[in-house]
Amino acid sequence: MDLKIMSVPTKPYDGQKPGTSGLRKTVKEFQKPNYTENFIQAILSAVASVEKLEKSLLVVGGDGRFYCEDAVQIIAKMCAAHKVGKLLIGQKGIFSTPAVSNLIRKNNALGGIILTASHNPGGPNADFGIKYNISNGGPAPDAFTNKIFDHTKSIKEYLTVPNMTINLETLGVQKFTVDGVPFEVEIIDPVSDYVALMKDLFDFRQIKDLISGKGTHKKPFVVTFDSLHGVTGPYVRKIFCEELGASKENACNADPLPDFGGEHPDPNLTYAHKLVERMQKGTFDFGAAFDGDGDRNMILGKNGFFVTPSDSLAVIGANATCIPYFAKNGIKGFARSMPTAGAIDRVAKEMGKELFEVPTGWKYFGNLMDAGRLSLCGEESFGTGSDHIREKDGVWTALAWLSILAAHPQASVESMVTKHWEKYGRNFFTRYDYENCEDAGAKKMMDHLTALIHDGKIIGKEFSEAGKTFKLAKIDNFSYKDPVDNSLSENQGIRLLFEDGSRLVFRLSGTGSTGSTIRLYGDCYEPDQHKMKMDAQTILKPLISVALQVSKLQEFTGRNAPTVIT
Ligand code: VG1
Ligand code: CO
Repeated sequence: MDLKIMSVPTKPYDGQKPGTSGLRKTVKEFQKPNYTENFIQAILSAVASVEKLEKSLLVVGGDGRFYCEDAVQIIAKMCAAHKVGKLLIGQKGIFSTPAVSNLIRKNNALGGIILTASHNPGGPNADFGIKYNISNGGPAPDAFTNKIFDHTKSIKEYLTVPNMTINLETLGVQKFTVDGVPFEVEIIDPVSDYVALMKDLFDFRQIKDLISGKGTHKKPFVVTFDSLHGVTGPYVRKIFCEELGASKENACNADPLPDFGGEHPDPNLTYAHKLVERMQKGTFDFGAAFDGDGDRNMILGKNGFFVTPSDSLAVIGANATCIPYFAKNGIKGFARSMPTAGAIDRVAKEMGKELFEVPTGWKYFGNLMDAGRLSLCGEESFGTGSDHIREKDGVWTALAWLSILAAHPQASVESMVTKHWEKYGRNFFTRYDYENCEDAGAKKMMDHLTALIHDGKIIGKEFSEAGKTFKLAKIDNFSYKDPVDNSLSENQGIRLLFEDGSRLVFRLSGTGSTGSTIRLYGDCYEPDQHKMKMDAQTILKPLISVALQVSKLQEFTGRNAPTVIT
């Protein structure tokens, strides 16, 4: 049957501006008439304005949350109408975000459309998201997402093929003819290409020996995982259980659910507390949790020892040669997002490598990787990854840790981290999130801080809290000039830098779906070995008090406590 293309008249929706990582809104919003279609049309128009969309290959899939399959069908119909040649789609519409990034690169695809709101809750009353990744496998850069946004503001029609439906269950190729032009869809196993990639990067034999306790390890190293009912379940079962010999019952919450069981699929001490409690029992040597779409991770050691993402990055960096991929290719450079604590900076310095500080969001790492200047990077928000793909990668991070532990017989997660502190000193870090504040109050607070920058009188001022005095050396709004293409990204977070090296950062989240989320980051560096094992919250309390005093956060927002502390 020759299917027909149809043009459907539509009107712009306000607020379809992609944020830190794509467009994230409530499911209800995406279900409004033409809302999803408008945004997909804007993506396709933006792609067509710079590249040849006709006959191209695109990868499509998401984290399996509620509305994913509906969105895949809409995308398939619209891609067919735009004469895209072929779509690679995960079975049931499922792919982890790192898997999509890999498939785009492996198949030289033009790009991919990822359906996820990442760590945000899912279900009919929760969140959904759509993001476009470019041909290097990474999230589209600002210049491109601005193009998408422009199209959403002037849209008048979208193209679709109303009578086409894809079978998302059956693996294999489905062929269609649309206005005389062939269109193909291939449904693939979401896991297998990713597993092949991991086998290329890591020595699975060595990790298997660690887990089973062979050779120098003497006793089994007991590992457990929590997929928080997100997309990583099948990846965890295949890699850690089937390939590496971890026991099946230690792969927890490994069945992806459209509503993540009603919880936040967010791997941190608050939302992954069940893993923390399991680890605290002392029977496991290693634990890792992953977010809804599989790009974030949290690493825990025996008795629940918590590795901050900033330390995790630094420890992996300092031990990079334990990972075959880095041993073979060398380390080109390191990077972190601006609010991430500077533990990796000390590793870079010692190794004589370049260190880049970029704005929040993985899209800023891509150019540096493509230019061959960056191998390993991370964010404080539980994201770590390397240039094997162009997304952060949760399962990869767990494998990186296990490789390092396998190369250090008898070591524990805790001993690796404490040894690291002994050598480099410790960067204490905390982040306070004030979720879903009223937009007006959050804006007023940021305006107030901006006024302090312009006024400048605050520089040199001393703030005393709990017996500690902090003298302000600098206040600014972080801007970043990409060293590869010279593009400028401004207003990326207000920084207060103190004379003793302590730092405070304020920014508004770009991934929330409603209201404004204020993120307050605090960090300091401590070389004193006696303080290495102190509690981060205790160490940082005076600094956070200064933050609240300077920003007048409570006055502007009415909040007297954060929603989440990480
Ligand atoms: C947050 C994090 C940021 C991360 C982004 C996407 O953004 O702070 O570091 O890159 O989420 O992660 P924001 O703008 O809300 O602070 V994910 O796992 O949602 O793709
Ligand atoms: Co994510």
